[in-house]
Amino acid sequence: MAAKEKKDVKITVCDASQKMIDLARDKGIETSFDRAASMKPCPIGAVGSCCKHCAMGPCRVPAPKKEGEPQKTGICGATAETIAARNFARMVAAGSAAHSDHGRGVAEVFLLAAKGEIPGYGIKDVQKLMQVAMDFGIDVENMSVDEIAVKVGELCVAEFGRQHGEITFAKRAPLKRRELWRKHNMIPRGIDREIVELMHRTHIGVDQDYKNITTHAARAALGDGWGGAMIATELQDIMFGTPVPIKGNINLGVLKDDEVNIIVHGHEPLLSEMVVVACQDPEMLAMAKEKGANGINLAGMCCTANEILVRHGIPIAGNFLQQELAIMTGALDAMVVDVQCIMQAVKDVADNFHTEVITTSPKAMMEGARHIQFEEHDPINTAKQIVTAAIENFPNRSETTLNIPEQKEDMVVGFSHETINYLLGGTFRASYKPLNDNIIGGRIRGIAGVVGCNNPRGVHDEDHLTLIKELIKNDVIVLTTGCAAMACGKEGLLLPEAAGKFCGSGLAEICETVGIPPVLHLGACVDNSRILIAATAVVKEGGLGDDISELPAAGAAPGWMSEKAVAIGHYFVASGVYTLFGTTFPTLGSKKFTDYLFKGLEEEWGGKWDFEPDPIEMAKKMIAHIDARRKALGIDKARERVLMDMEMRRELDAV
Ligand code: SF4
Ligand code: MSK
Repeated sequence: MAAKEKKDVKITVCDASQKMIDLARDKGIETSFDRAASMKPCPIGAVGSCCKHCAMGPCRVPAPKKEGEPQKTGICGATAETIAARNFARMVAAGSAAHSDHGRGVAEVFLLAAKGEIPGYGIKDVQKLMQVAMDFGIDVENMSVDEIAVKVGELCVAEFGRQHGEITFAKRAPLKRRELWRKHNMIPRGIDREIVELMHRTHIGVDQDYKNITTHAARAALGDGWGGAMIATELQDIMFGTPVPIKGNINLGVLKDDEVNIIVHGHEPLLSEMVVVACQDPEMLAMAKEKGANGINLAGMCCTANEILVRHGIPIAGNFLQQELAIMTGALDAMVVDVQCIMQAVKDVADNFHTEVITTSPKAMMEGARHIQFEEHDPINTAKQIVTAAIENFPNRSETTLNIPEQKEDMVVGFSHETINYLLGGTFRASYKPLNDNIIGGRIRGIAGVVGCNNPRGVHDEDHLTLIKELIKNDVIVLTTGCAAMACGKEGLLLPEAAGKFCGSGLAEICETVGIPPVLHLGACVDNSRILIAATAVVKEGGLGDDISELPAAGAAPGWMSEKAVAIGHYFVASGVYTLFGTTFPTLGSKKFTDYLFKGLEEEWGGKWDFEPDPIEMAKKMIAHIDARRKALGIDKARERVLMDMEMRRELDAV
C-alpha cells in the first residue's frame, strides 16, 4: 500500500509527530506507523498460542473455533496453557534480563567510580549511600564515605550472581508481603539465577504446570523490580544525584535550527551524563562555532532522556514512536544510542538525511551505524568523541530538508520517592502522613501508576492521555515513568496548572496547595522501583492497611509493547498491585491461563493482571478497584466530603 493513501487515518494525538509522519509519507520514507499498518500481527503468536521451543514444532494451538472441538496440544503434548505460560514467562525473563543487565552495568561502573578510577564520577548523594549501606548491613560508623561506597558497590555487584538466601532489597517490602513471598517461595535468591532458572524451566520438557511457571516468573520479575532495577535507580541516584523537581521542555520543537543537535536515546545514563558535560565544554562550543553553529543542543529520547531530564533538565525530543520522526526534522546531527527500545529503522530513515547514527554499547551494535564505544574508565573522552562527530556533521545539514515542528511544552519533573516524601511531608520531618491523611480523608481517592511504552497498534499517546485525564478527574493522583510520562509532558499534565484544568476538586486542591502537578514524573523505566518504594512508604506510614495489596491503588500500561513491560507488570502483580495492560495481551489464546492471571492470582498474591483496550473502561476498572479497597479499609464514607472547607485548607497549609 502506498504510504500516502493512509494519510487520513488517525495515528497520533501529537501534532508534531503528525507533521513528521505526513512529511515522511510525502517523501516516501517508511516509518513504524506504516509498517504497523501493512503488517498485521500473527493472530496465533499474538495471543501466546505458538510454541517454537524445539524443532518438532513450531506448534500452533489456537483455541477451538466451535464448542466441542478438541483443544490441540503441541507435538510433545504441551497444553495451550503450558505454551501460553511458557511464552509469557520468557517475556518476563527477557524483560528482567534487560533491566537487570542495565543495573549490573551501573553497579560495575559505580564500583570503579567508588575506587576513584573514573574521572568525573563520584558520590553525589551521601545520604542515600548511607541508606543503601544500612540496607546491606554495612557498619557505616567506622568507615569513610569512599570505603562505604566501595563496599556498597561490591555487594550490589554480588547481588546479580548470588546463589542462596534472599536479595537484599526484598527486606524493604512490607513485612506482610515478605511473608507471603516466603510462603510461595517467591523471594529471589539472586538476580541472574532466577532468570536462568526461568529459561531452564521453559525449555521443552521441563516445567509443565502453568501455575508453577507463573510463580517462578514472579520470582524472576521480583529480582528485576526489587533487585536489578532498584539497584540501577539507587546507584544512579548516589552517583548522579537523586532527582528533585526541575523544569524541562518536551517535544520535537526542542531541536534548534542554528545549533548542533544531538539526541541521546536508549536507557542508560552512564555515558549520557558525560555527554551533558561535554556539550558544555568550552573547547566543544568553540569547535561548534567554528563550524557555523550557535551552540550545541542536547536532547533525549526514551528513558536515557528521562534520566538526564530529571537530573539536569535536559529537554526531551520525544518518546519511543518519535525516534524516526526526530530524524525527519533534518536537524539532527547525531543520534547517539545505548541499549533498549532503539528501532533498527532509525538507520534507514537517517540514510535519507545527514544524521549520523552512533552506537555506543558493545551489546547493541547496528549494521551501517558508526560505533564509538563507551569506555567506562574514561567516559568524558568517549563523550567528547561523540560530540565532536556531531559537530563535524553539522555543515552537512541541508537547509532544504530542515523541518522542525514548533511544538514544545513546559513540564516539571523529578519526583523521586524522597521528593514526594519531602513535598507532601510535615513541617518538621519528611513523611507520608499528609498524603495518607488525604487519602484517608478522601480528597485523594487513590494512587495510580501509569507507565510504559507507545505502540503503533494504537493511536500514539492517546490511550495514556485519555486514561490519565479520567483518573485525575476522579481525584486519583498519578505516578508515571517512561514513555507514558513523556505523553503527559507533551499534553501539559506535568505542570502544576494542570490541576485546576483537569482534576477533580479534592485532588486539585491538594495539588494547588502543595504546588505539584497531578501527574508526578518519577523517571525512567527502571525507576518503576521508585513506585514500589513509594507504595511501601504509604503502607509503613499507617492507616491504609498492612500490605501494598490493601492500598487504594492500581497500575496500568495502556500502550505497552516491550518484554520489559511484562516483567514490570509481573513484579507489580507479585507485589500486590492490580495491573492492567491495554492494546493487546499476550496470553489470550489460553483461557485457562488467562483466567488464572486475571482472577486466580488475586487469591494467592493479592495482586492480579487484567486487560482492557478501552482507556475509559480501564479507568473505570481502576477506580472500581480503588473504591473496593477504600471500602475494605473502612474509608469509603470519607469520599462524600471531598470539597475542602477553610478549616481543612488551613490544616493542609500548616503541614
Ligand atoms: Fe511443539 Fe512441544 Fe516443541 Fe513447543 S516444545 S515446539 S509444543 S513439540
Ligand atoms: S523507553 S520500554 S518504549 S516506556 Fe523505557 Fe519507552 Fe517502553 Fe522503551
